[in-house]
Amino acid sequence: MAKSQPQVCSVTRPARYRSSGSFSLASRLKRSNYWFACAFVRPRFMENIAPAISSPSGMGANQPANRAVLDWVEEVRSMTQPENVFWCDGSEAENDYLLGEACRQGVLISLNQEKNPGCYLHRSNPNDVARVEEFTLICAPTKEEAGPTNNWSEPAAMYRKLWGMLQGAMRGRTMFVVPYIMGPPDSPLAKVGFEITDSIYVVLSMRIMTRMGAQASTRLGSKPDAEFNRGVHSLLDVNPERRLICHFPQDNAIISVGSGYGGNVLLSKKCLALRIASYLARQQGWLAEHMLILGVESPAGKKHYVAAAFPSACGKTNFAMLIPPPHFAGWKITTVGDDIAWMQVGADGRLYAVNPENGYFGVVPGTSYRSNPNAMRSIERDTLFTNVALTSDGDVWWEGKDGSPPSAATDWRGNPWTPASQGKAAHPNSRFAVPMRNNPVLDPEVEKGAGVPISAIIFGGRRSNTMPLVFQATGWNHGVYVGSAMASETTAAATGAVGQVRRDPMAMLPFCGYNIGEYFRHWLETGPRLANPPLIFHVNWFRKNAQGKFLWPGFGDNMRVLKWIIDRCEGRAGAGASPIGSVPRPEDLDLEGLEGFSPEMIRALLAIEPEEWAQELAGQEEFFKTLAPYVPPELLEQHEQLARRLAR
Ligand code: GTP
Ligand code: SPV
Ligand code: MN
Repeated sequence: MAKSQPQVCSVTRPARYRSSGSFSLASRLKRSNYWFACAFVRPRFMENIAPAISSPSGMGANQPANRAVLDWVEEVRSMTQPENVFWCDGSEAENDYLLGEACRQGVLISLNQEKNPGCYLHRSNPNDVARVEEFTLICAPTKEEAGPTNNWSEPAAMYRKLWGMLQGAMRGRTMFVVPYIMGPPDSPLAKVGFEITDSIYVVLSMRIMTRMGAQASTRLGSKPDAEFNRGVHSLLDVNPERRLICHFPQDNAIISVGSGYGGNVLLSKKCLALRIASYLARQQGWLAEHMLILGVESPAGKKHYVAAAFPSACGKTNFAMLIPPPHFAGWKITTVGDDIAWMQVGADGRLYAVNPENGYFGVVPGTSYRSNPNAMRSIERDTLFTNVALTSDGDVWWEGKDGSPPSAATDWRGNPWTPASQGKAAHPNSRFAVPMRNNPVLDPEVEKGAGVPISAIIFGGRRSNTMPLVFQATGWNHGVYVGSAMASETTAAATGAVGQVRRDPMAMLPFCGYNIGEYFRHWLETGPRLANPPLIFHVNWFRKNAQGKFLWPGFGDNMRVLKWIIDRCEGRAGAGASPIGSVPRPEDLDLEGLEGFSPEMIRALLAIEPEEWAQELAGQEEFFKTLAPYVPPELLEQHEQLARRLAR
């Protein structure tokens, strides 16, 4: 690991973490007035950390029947020494109660309930605003099993360290036990998890993002050997020096400490549904991928599903709920998932996908009725916002929202903000968490356990040059190679530099829970099992001109690219052959109704520039070298063939 070793946690916490005195005025106000009270009475900072709640009788008492769960919770309880344990049942009454408590404690601000019914704002600690890849570890028995792309620790040593950090870590707090199901309950891939957490924000978010509550305990049943994921999360003191996100794939266990944010702590999401699930998928012969799933229906009623892997903050949520431009009247896009796909080979030799999640944890900045109306409609209610700006009338604001900025607001840190301020009002990685049922274009098959059949797989990255708007791989192995070598400019979704091109195979670099070479091998082996494999494509919405402006309008207009992809699946659309694969000629794309768009622009978008591809080849080669000796020879062979085609 790059940084100094985290120290063992001290059990005494600064007094301010335990006191609730500063919230006393707010607590005297009725819930409907919280947004008002919060805006004026609350301290500027919001602590993630809040003292124990004492729930009314009957609340928080949903102990499951499973002895293994009870024993494990007791083990964690005696280690972390919380003031009390709250067993979640996922009910409406429980949610109402916890929302009230979270507001009273200052963990949430209730927004203007007339404008934003059921909506709340949370501000994370400013040191804790994104995933921390450098402190995310795969604790497999050997370093080789974690592979060259993952941070690794020997499991026993890491357990010892984490247990040390967790010793007494929940003193004075409530320990919540959150049962949840990932996947449609009747999917053979569905998984039960339990997350233990001392963050009420995590509980409220998990209720949105997963199928949370008693149904999970019921599904698990009372058999002592029934399989479930064990997740332990503690905020500790939200100190970046003591932040670790650790996965134990062989134990189906996750321990996350020191963070209160997003993918670090909603253990169902990146930790279980990608890192642990990808490991299980390799063993069990299915795929767990960082992919959206969308349905596209033609005016004639013919429907296809596609899955697309773009790295974090590279357009999955937007693509998954796009509204086609007026010229495509009668075409309908529906969302199955916006971030994660679990896929298996069906009896008919097609690939079938389910969305394991129950909600969307989406990037807020840039979201508007112009760019993504379906997301805007989704977040009109029942939404938990994190790190956006707050207006004086209890509304939310962010860069790129419709309308002009408010003349004065409170920024994501809780400081006064005006349009003249230096910093941004909303953090670039500010997020909404919203139940998927709010999506006006939710696909009717979203609960179908068997999943939806995938016609096309799309890989894509954020590349200002080199990569054309779209191209098609020549076959499965070439497609796997395209995915394995893909790259993207880094974004604010993870800590670290933004805008740097890095290789991110299948958008899984931060999420593959085992050796990436094995993962490539698994993809290669899946191809021959598919009598009817999806076609594989690569897209780039982010190519720029010499002035640094995006060449492609993106968003709804991505329908034009999707239409070409669907037509290719149906054997209709034309394409030109190129060294990198099949690239549409300008006349193969339906660009009618695109305003302010010139023939030079589409030529620039589709161009394959020899100097850029020479660099690209070198970049891929350098990356594959860092993965040696694990890259399957089939992929190296694909690379060589590409080099030969480009040299001709
Ligand atoms: P994660 O939730 O981090 O996995 O992100 P995501 O892949 O779902 O990305 P999302 O759709 O939230 O988009 C991220 C950012 O890219 C937002 O600021 C969007 O406004 C912007 N974006 C999305 N699609 C397009 C597009 O087609 N063109 C351009 N220029 N920007 C886009
Ligand atoms: C991503 O970073 O890919 C996300 C957001 O989807 S988080 O849940 O924070 O990982
Ligand atoms: Mn994501």
